[in-house]
Amino acid sequence: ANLRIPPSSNGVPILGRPQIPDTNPVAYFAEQSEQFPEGLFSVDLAGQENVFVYDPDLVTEFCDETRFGKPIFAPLSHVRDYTGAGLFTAGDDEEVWGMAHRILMPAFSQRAMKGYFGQMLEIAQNLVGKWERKEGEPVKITDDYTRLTLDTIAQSGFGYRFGSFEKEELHPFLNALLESLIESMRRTQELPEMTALRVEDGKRYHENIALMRDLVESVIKERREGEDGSADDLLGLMLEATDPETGKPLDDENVRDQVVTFLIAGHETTSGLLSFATYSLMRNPHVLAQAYAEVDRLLPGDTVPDYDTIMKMDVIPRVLEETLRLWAPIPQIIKAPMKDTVIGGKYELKAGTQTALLMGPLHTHPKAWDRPHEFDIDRWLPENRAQHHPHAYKPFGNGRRACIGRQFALTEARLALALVLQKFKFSDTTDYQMDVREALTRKPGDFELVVRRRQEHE
Ligand code: MNH
Repeated sequence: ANLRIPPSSNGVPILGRPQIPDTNPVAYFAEQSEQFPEGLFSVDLAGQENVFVYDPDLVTEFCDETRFGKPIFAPLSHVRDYTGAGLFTAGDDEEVWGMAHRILMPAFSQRAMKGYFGQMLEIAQNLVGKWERKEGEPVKITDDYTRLTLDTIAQSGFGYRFGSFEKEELHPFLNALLESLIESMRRTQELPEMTALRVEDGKRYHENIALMRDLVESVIKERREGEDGSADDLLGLMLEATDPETGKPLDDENVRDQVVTFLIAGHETTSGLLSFATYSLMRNPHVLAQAYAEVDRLLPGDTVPDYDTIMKMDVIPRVLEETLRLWAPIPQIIKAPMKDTVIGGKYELKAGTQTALLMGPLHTHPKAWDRPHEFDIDRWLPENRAQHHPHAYKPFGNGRRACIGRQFALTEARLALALVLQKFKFSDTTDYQMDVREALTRKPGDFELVVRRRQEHE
């Protein structure tokens, strides 16, 4: 029989001394959550208490920004080695977070999305062009969505062309990023003395960081020296706008850190979303049929989508929302209490306790979701949406530290999925079994499908 694990002195149940795997640690903690119907548990990691929480009512408390903030612990403190005080890795009370947030907000309004649409379309058409040339062949779905999202953020945010669809290999920036993320995660799992002993890895890490920063510095230089030095994209705003509150502009180092941040945060997650959405459609043929019907109604024949068509969609947005529920690309976000506190009326948490909100267990919690593991896009019909628990769905995080790029991601993902479904059918000739790979975000590993052009009335 299963021995009940006793609670720690603060009342939080403890997981004991876990053997945390090297790969997919968040998936491991999500699995362990099944042992704790209390909705939270704690783990001692190298002498540090780490809490994991997923009960929707407890999560509701963590979403109260008067009590909880976003701390910058490992791995984010390591990611800062390349993203510095960019929006994603700045502390709540660093002045530059507020400055950059205020300066950049206008670039993420719904109106601004209309401005990016032409560039989003051009890159999505590059993806379609590549797949048309691959007729009947297997394509690496996740890699091509990564090309799409990286080129889209670089082009619409910074006027920079990666040209990823013109090359067989992924851009070196992506490999440098992947290796850096792996190294950051590894540093999270070991003592600094161990990191110091891995001299070669450390050298490689610094080379990778230099590669990313050099690329970004050349993008900034190009803009400063170029014709349209005053474009109203992200880079234009960062180079020219001053913060309405402090009256100050961002300094050069912070602009560089923001560009690195956006190149990373602006592509990793959206490519994961598109990959998981494609996977989910393959697994749910009745939903796929609804998606095809919507595309054929709104985009008959070779109609080129415009911004208004994308905004009229109903099925595809619900596919994306349900995908974000079951396969949130960011599998956890971290919060910490600002003062000693009590949650759920009985669990004591010390100020600063690192607490992970686990998206998987939260998004499938039986208190909030019927048939939690079923992919059901009708959950997102307006009448059903109104019944949802208010804090059981956090794919974009919470409060003022929530995702600034949400509308950007959803506009880009709607458009890409619509174009892909307008042109292609897929077959899963290898019977793909989901193989999640976690770095800072998660994506399906080695996901291949055979693509074919759709014929009329098919
Ligand atoms: Mn995004 C923060 C998820 C697309 C830029 N993003 C977050 C957070 C989540 C998140 C969760 C909060 C993290 C935390 O609390 O530590 N983001 C997503 C998902 C997608 C996504 C699931 C796509 C799907 N994000 C994008 C895109 C951009 C972007 C696209 C840029 C164009 N995100 C950010 C930035 C932050 C962020 C910048 C940090 C915001 C802040 O703290 O001020």
